[in-house]
Amino acid sequence: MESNKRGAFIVFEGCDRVGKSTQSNQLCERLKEKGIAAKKINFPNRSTIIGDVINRFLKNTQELSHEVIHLLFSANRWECMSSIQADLLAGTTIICDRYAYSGVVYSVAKGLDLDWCWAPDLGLLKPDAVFYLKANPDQLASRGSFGNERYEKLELQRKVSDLFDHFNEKESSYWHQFDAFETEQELHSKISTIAENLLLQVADKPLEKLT
Ligand code: FDM
Ligand code: MG
Repeated sequence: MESNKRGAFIVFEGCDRVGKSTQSNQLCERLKEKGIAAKKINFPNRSTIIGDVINRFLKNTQELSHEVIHLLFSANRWECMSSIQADLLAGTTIICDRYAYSGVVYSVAKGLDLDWCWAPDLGLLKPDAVFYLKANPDQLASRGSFGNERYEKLELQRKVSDLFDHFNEKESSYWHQFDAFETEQELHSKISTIAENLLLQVADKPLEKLT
């Protein structure tokens, strides 16, 4: 029989190298092992035409103004919205590595206005939960160097981290903060518990939009 329960929309956020990919992949695998329909996605989605331009920008082979790249990151989310919505309504839980919060935080860290940055993302689907992996960027840097992409620099990561903290406070009703320096296993266990409860809580709720 067709189920009319929807999936949950779960987002992972945080600075570079805090373990978002590891934790989001592990959560997705765990849900699937339990027989729950789940799909892992990430933003930027580098597989689209817009995503390819973003990829070239991040790899430093393409220069774009702060405003233009900001709008492309947002457009990259918009171009995936109908498929995300269809999956959620069909009962598939979406685990998403980065979303509109990364969009705002990295652009504001470069000097753009926060309200201006938020505007293009208004109306996107709102996550049911954001799992924020928090780590002090100076401590992260001491574990080894960042990568070579455009934003992987300590100075910028410090600003990014402060801005994520700001969102975490402001959006505390659905943000959950975790200490990224806990062991992989501890984090996975805490995150899975919250996610599994969430699935039950949202199954009959309508999808919401970012306001
Ligand atoms: N990033 C990511 C942005 O600047 N804006 C966005 O909207 C998104 C989704 O892209 F430095 C930045 C964050 C990061 C870079 O992301 C690539 P991944 O997760 O490291 O691939
Ligand atoms: Mg990265």
